[in-house]
Amino acid sequence: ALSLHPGEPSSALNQVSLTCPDGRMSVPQDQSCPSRRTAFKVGMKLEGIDPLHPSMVCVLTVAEVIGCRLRLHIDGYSECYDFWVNADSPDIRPAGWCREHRHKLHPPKGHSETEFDWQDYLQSTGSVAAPPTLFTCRSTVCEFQVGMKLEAVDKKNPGLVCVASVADVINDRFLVHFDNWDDTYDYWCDSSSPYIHPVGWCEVQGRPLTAPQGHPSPEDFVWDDYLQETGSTAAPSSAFTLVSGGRARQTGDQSESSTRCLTAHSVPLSNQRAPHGFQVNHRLEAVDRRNPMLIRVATVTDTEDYRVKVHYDGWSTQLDVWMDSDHTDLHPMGWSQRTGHPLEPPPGQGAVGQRQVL
Ligand code: MLY
Repeated sequence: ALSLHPGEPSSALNQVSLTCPDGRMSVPQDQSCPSRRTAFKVGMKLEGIDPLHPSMVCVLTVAEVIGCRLRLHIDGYSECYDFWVNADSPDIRPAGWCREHRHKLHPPKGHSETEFDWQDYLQSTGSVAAPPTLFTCRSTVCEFQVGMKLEAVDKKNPGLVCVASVADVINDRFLVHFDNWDDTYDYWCDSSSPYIHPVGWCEVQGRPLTAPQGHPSPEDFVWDDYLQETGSTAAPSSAFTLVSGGRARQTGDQSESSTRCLTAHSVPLSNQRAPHGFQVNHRLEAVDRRNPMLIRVATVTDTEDYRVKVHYDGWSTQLDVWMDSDHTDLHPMGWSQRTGHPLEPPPGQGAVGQRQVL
């Protein structure tokens, strides 16, 4: 299976591709089967977001390629910070991207931020830059601008909806930062994220809003005052991709998924996405949270509006993990075979064949 070239016509591949959507209403682009094998090679250099510090774009080297997944090394830092991404990840950009887009680049340890030069660096390290054609293009439309305020769920403390700011914008995605907190809570999302809401959303929903850290009277946080004090503006409601209320979810009707629905107060009812379509007992392939080099046979054992509970087949349910339904570490059945990635069978079983997965 590993030698199969994705896109090559063969009956085995045709069978697999039929199973890719796996009964789901739609497989987000970032989870679907890529149409070609990645041309990233070990040693190529690039720029990309540090997953532990999502506000930093760093100098990276491809350290390992398995199928369509890359292990990336942050130049100048310990291998323990290496991380895995899909080759079509929006988190990676070609060398020179930051300079071209006037974005700050975090240079390799020991290099000065102001003096870092890609040409010199490639020459002195005897390495090559990953060709720009290997990177996926993203839409550049984003109404969110740096500094705009919003209300956002703290994904590390999902019970909290907090005062937040747009800290960075890259193409159609932006960085959510929690006011007066460090960047370890930051996350990148697009306008359709279920975790972001316009200013005033908590009030309309009758939910508590977590004020910025250190706010003098967090219980009496008032947006108008805060916007004035900080000289900032609220992200406009129109920037959020909206569907109307809970109707779309209940009926499964996706026809309104791109419409923007505002109440009389111009505060959206909700900005939920179209339903994800995962159901309990759906089989899938999921990156192992504890050893992200591995992709395992997995089963959906519970669902919420925007998350699924993933069980690694044959492993203790204590290792089950809740993941966003659009997480790029979730793949349809057949994805590994199609992209030339090994698939870990449930312990105690041999190599995974289609029959066993079914
Ligand atoms: N108990 C946690 C809560 C942190 C919440 C941070 N959010 C709002 C960004 C702590 O104090 O670390």
